[in-house]
Amino acid sequence: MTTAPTTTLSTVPVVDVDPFSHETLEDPLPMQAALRDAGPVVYVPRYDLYAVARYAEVRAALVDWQRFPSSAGVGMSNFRHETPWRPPSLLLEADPPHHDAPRAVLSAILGPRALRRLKDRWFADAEDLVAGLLSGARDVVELDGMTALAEAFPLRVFPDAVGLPPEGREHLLPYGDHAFNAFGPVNDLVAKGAPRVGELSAWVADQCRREVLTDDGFGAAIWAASDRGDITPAQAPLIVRSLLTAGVDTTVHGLGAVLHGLATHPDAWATLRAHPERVRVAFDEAVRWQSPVQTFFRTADGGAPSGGVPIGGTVVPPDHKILMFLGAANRDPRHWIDPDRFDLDRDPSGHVGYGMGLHQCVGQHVARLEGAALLTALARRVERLEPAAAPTRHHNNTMRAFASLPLRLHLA
Ligand code: HEM
Ligand code: OVM
Repeated sequence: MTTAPTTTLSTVPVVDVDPFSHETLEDPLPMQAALRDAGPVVYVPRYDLYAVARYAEVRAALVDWQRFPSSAGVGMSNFRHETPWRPPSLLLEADPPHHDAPRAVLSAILGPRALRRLKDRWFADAEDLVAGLLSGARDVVELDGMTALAEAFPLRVFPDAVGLPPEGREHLLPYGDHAFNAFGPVNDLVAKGAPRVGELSAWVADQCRREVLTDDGFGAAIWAASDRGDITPAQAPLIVRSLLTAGVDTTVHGLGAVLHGLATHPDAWATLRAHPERVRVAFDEAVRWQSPVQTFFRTADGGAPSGGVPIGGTVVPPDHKILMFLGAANRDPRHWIDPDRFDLDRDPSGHVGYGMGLHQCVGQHVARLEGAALLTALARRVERLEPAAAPTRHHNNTMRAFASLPLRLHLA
């Protein structure tokens, strides 16, 4: 095995892969296994970056925000040297102390206590969506699980919960798709989104204004926090923007993941039918198993006195990017028993599909509530769920996503 030329004090395995090629995005699992097996830290020459794919090192990097900060960006681009494609997120792309106030505000607005207000409505909305899809059918319905369920449900409940007006909501998915592509290299996926960035960003920025938002949603609650002085009025629109960027595509592909898992594991569907209270474990296990958000980067602290940041027996040079493979960590056999198995009997807690530490997904309770609502409605009405054809993948530099998920639903 050759070693990287750029480190001192250590040797690091070189793995010549492209994590962002179409071939890898179609099926990332072989590359992930190769990265895990090559060593605790590897060097990827194509992009001059360090990478971690084992559970222990991914988790260690995620929780060490001092030595692996986010403020230089959590994509491939280093904000210290390159201009970001949009003003940085006040949450995702910020370190303490700047991160603290926006995080505290969103945690309260999206926390389990605050969401209790939405629970009954979202469960009723899910029942209604499912009833509409099944109406008229006697015993079997075939549909595309992505459009009819995984996209339809979040688009039905989330924009209303934020307080968006009805017009223009079709911009949400393309904007999120581009934002997640933009964490990767400037490849064809980014080029594909580029022509619409101006239009989409302008629409999103417009929706973050106080006047546009209803007075009873997450958006209004963010503006109310600025009235109280918890954040500044200048911060409010960018925090609303975080919801519009991170809050839709993620749950769409999380729901796609759980529908795929359940359709391909009839035993798991039978378990849910018998024990509908296990819908939350099912959704969490799907987030581990598919990891809708596959990767994020960090940047080695430029000011570290050691002249670099030690991790996994090597040293990441200061100011260098390190790529964390969340999806690979979530299937690391060093940590999980039978990791490739979608298994409702395992305890998926501790997975890094929502990250870990300071930046761990602040919207995870929203995602779980959407998952619980939709799965509960389906489990009540559907006796058997099966694939009607092979699913197709949607390629994105950061997300593990489906383009289509043909399903056959046998009514109870
Ligand atoms: C952060 C995944 C749903 C808003 C994160 C991070 C991950 C993630 C991995 C950590 C980023 C890092 O460490 O750099 C997911 C997945 C979801 C989901 C898999 C669905 C299954 C949502 C939803 C919202 C949301 C529904 C909004 C309502 C955010 C925000 C952050 C974040 C604002 C930044 C938090 C911070 O930096 O403190 N998410 N997310 N996410 N997520 Fe989610
Ligand atoms: C943000 C954000 C947070 C998490 C993920 C994400 C596009 C964006 O705060 O804008 O992906």
